[in-house]
Amino acid sequence: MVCGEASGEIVKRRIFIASTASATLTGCGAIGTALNNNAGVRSILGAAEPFDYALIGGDHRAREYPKSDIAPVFRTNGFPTPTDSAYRALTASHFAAYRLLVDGAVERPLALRMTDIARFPQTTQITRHDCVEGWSVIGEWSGVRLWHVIAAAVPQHDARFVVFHCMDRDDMGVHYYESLDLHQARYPQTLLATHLNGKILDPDHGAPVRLRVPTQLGYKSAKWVKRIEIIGSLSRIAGGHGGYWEDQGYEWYAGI
Ligand SMILES: Nc1nc2c(c(=O)[nH]1)N[C@H]1C(S)=C(S)[C@@H](COP(=O)(O)O)O[C@H]1N2
Ligand SMILES: [Mo]
Repeated sequence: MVCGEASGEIVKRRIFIASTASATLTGCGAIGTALNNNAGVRSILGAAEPFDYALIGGDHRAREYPKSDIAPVFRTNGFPTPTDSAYRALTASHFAAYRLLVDGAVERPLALRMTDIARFPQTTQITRHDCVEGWSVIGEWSGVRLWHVIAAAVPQHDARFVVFHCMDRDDMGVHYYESLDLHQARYPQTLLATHLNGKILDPDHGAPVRLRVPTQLGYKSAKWVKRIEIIGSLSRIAGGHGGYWEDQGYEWYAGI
């Protein structure tokens, strides 16, 4: 599971760095507490904060890797794969009945079949996935650049954010969701992925369509996406902070 209890927004975003340096520490709570108790670490993290935000306007690219670096097993994380009847019906039909909705502040709302998505120019990239919990895994992702799909829907003038509504939900019935701004949505490495390691995306990794944002922490890469909503402000979506974990205190901008 994702850790929700780590304290301090900066620390939460930094946990994976700390834990790669210290392989014996596992679990967000332990690392978060260790960091929070260290005033020196806190001030360094605090001082580093503005540099990350400078990346928002930059041309930030995640590193790409050779095929030999692909991990044999791509670890899964987050909420369990949906088991409700709607999702089961989708998998049973090999997602023939799936429609990816793209709507909101757009001139041309879309309802894309998998075959429609496959008709967009396809991209493949080998990138590293960094979970906030402190583990990383390299995989080969293929799909369509998010921007191609958004451009096809023609965002309106007041459009600023892209919200990804997912099919899974927590114990309280709250759906997972995530968001990017239009600038991040334009990054060439921001993908709507339909394939992992050369195979059709399996349910546990977010089938049939998931977001891949290799420039940010794993929680931004929403699995089981059913609807992409273009919007002017995040304030009226769920808790108003732009994502399921953001509504619990995680950073909205999770740049690596
Ligand atoms: N819909 C949805 N997307 C999600 C999550 C989730 O719980 N639900 N977890 C996130 C987190 S924290 C991580 S690390 C990755 C895990 O992706 P993987 O299972 O393919 O490794 O998915 C992200 N996207
Ligand atoms: Mo994660």
